[in-house]
Amino acid sequence: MQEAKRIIKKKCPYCFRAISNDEIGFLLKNDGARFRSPAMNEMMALKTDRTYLDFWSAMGIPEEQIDADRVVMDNQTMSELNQEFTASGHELAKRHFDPESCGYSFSVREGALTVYSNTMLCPYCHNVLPHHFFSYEMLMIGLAGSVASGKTVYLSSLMMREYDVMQRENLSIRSADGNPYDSYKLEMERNADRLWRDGICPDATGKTFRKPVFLEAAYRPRHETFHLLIAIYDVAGELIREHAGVGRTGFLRFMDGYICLVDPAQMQLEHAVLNRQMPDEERVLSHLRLLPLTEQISVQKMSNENGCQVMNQGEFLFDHSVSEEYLYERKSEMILDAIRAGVGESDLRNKYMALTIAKSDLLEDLGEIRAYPGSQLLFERTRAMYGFMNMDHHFLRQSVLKKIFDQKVFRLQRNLQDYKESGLFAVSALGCEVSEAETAEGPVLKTVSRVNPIRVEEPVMWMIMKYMQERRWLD
Ligand SMILES: Nc1nc2c(ncn2[C@@H]2O[C@H](COP(=O)(O)OP(=O)(O)O)[C@@H](O)[C@H]2O)c(=O)[nH]1
Ligand SMILES: [Mg+2]
Ligand SMILES: [Zn+2]
Repeated sequence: MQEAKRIIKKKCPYCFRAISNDEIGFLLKNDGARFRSPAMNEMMALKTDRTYLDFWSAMGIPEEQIDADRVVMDNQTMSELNQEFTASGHELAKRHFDPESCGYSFSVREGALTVYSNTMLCPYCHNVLPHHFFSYEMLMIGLAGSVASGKTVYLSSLMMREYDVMQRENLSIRSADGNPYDSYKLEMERNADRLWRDGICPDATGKTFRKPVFLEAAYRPRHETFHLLIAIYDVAGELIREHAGVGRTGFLRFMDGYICLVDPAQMQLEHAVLNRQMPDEERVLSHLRLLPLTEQISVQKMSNENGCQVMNQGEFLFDHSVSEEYLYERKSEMILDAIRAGVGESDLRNKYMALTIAKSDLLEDLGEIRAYPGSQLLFERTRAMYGFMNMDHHFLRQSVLKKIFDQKVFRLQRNLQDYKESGLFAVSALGCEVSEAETAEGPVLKTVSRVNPIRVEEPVMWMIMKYMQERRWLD
């Protein structure tokens, strides 16, 4: 097999350092095989991967929660190993480039046993790189929103039935995760499965940096096929605000675009909660914590049943299960301001922004939204079969959403004018409301009917389309 001689540099999707194809490492799987050579047994033994541990602990994960017992093959280990192998007349460990496969692979043989891996690692942070990392360009998307705005449910909904909502006649999407056994990837797939089968929402996630979800897109406009990797990051709003632009949230600047989720609870709807003055920031920061289930439920209660408000503002404010911190998070411009601060005013012109009303099912029967001419377009569920989305309807929706944003959320002009491109969306990951249900593992939030998303994929599709347009792939 031939080693590719060309040096390619790419940005690591975790630590964002430039890495080249001649310095990548590999993750090996210890399957318990015993070798004759002591050097081989030593190589295959699980060891604490300090580099990996340090990376995630700097990201705020407690050390005991990081599974850092791994078998890592980096350039240094490989050359040490090969020195021993040369001395003992053993066949050498090699790195291969296989253009037909997913990138680089590593192998070493002893007798009938072969150790093989195509799970590539960043040499600086030891995180697993996606398939085809050195072959395809990567679009990095930050999925941003305040606590409980629906980010985790959004991702799970996209992932249902292997990205079913994103498949088109001329576009196919699949997972590009480099490690089929990655525990976070498996957890996300389980979440998507439970959501699809039983309508059960995933548990609330903490406010730490999480691994991105990697997808591979193959687009066939005519006879050609274009490939693209997509990394979607779950960007907790509190994380950006607390550390805007520094350390853990530095990654925000590297994104190509943002999908910013606005929860209907953040909108100024007639009987809604938000006209209340925000509590002072210092006090809020010192009390900030994750929303308990009861608070999530009380937000759901504010939504409308058959067009009439279940709970009015007065009642809501006397409901002490809703904390002040939560109300603070509800301020809808907070996330956009935090992105602006983290990315830097002047760099916004290189970024896409998909400003997206999430949980649009909560608005579906609401008179004050229904009163906007063309609002039925917001709740359309038909999925495009060809191309990215129905562009005619997309353009029509822009003008309806612009009015709704200006009147019910905030003045758009000030918030969006500095981006390279922006688009307005209204989606629902579930397509219906949720209620509390009991399971063997305790209480869960479960959809009241079958999950039936409302064009949940559109913000991602739009960004893929913009990215490809910019590269003139769509001409
Ligand atoms: N009605 C409705 N509720 C949703 C939808 N998506 C999320 N939710 C609710 O919002 C809660 C918080 O969502 P989650 O994704 O955990 O928020 P995150 O903190 O931004 O990750 C969920 O438990 C659901 O109850 C939706 O599309 N429609
Ligand atoms: Mg979450
Ligand atoms: Zn890295």
